[in-house]
Amino acid sequence: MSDSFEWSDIWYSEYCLPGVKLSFKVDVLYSEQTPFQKIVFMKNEVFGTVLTLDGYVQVTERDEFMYHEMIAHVPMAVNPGIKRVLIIGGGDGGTARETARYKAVEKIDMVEIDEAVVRACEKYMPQTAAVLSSEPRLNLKFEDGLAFVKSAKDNSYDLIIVDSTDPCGPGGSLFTTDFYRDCYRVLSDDGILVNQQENAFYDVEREEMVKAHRKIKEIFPIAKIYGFNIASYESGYWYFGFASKKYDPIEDHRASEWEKLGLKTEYYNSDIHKASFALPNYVKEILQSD
Ligand code: AG3
Repeated sequence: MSDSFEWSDIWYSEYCLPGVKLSFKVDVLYSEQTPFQKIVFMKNEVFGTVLTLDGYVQVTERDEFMYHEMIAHVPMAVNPGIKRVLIIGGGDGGTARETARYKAVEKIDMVEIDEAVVRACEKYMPQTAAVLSSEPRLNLKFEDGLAFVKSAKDNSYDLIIVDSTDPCGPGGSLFTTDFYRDCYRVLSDDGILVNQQENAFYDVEREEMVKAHRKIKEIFPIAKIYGFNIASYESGYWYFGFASKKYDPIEDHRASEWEKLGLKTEYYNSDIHKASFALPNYVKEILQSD
């Protein structure tokens, strides 16, 4: 018997569909039921620290760069002059960390519904959360995102990033027409909305993705979808929505201007920017047929 033999294992599984699950061998570090959701931190030998909310992987130390670089740098490379950023959700801090890398950004308002997520991430996921206590341009509020945009002034942000959980959790209201309409109103004339928009492979998420796209398309003149690889999420590939009043993410992509900023990135680059908007045929078809 080898020295590494263990008589028992603890495996965390995320159910994609009844017949498929994604599993990680883990040690549980922390768990808490908040009024909004169940927070669990685990350690896995490949992915490092893993955060799940209500049983769905949100962040892992190993691959969070893929998600956070793609959610932040795509809109910033379309308009590197963005000054006023609103992040809805994003309690782990990864999205705030990436947007804070731009000197042109003057303020980042972040509205997270669950303070417990921020506090736990500060302790267990400092890689993403350290920025939340050190960034002077960041203004952190613990409020409901839908209510916040409803009462926000017209034309008060250049970029809104919706870094939400899945629509079945406390983030459900962030997938509604009502919410998207307020985002449109609150954005400047050249404003951009980027939102977490699920995967296209498994039925339930695919339906949510198509529904969200249909709603956003009715409100914003430009509404696209872009994808990226992320190893710890079900299906390994995920999508964000890009919507704008003015800018097309490809035609108005300011690649050389972005490159001059000299930001070091692990996933994002100007080729990836363009490529991420190229959709496989089965995804094009489901988006066109709606
Ligand atoms: N937000 C959740 C993305 C969707 C996860 N869903 C899933 N694994 N089924 C991630 C927050 C990162 N800042």
